[in-house]
Amino acid sequence: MKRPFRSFCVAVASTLAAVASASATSWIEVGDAGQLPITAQVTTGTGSLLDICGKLINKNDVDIYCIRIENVAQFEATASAPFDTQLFLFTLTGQALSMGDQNAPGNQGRITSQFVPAVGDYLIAISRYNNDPVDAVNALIWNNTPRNTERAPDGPSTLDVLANWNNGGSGAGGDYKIDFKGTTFCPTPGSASALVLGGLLLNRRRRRD
Ligand SMILES: [Ca+2]
Ligand SMILES: [Ca+2]
Ligand SMILES: [Ca+2]
Ligand SMILES: [Ca+2]
Repeated sequence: MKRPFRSFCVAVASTLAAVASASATSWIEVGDAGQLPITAQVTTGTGSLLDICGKLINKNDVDIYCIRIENVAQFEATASAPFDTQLFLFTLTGQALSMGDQNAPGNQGRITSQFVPAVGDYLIAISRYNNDPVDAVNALIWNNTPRNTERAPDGPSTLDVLANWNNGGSGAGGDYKIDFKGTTFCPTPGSASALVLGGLLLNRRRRRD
């Protein structure tokens, strides 16, 4: 199969659209999700968000999505793709929380609840190894190793706030899927992040114009 992950998600979405009473649990990347908090793609829907499907259009593409972690204890995000992925978790303002590179089978990244402070809206980012997040002075937020352990920020950055990516990807891009546990769509009305989300939504509208 040429595009297994995306095809799977598109098939699910089509089936669900045909059954009016069914509630969708997937988000499929619309265009190309941005790579900074202000251009993150907002997942919208009702109920549980079980997976996101998208595509890294080249080795240095990064896709960021807003998700809501509703059940911290159950939370887990696991990437699957025919290439080497990295997953990162940030607050809505880009404060770095956690990353996983090789802690799931097949060179895939996984993030669990261990560095999630509370229920709320967060940003999840996927990149191809070894395209890494840097702060405003281009310092790495996470070290490159150890690769097989989920880690809180441990790099030379003292800010730990996402400002850019180091374009260190290798190989080609491709389709990916991120499977979730403990998550719902974003945003949630009345959340503390309403202002930031307003900015995200406004940005989304502008990009459509
Ligand atoms: Ca993309
Ligand atoms: Ca992107
Ligand atoms: Ca990896
Ligand atoms: Ca890295």
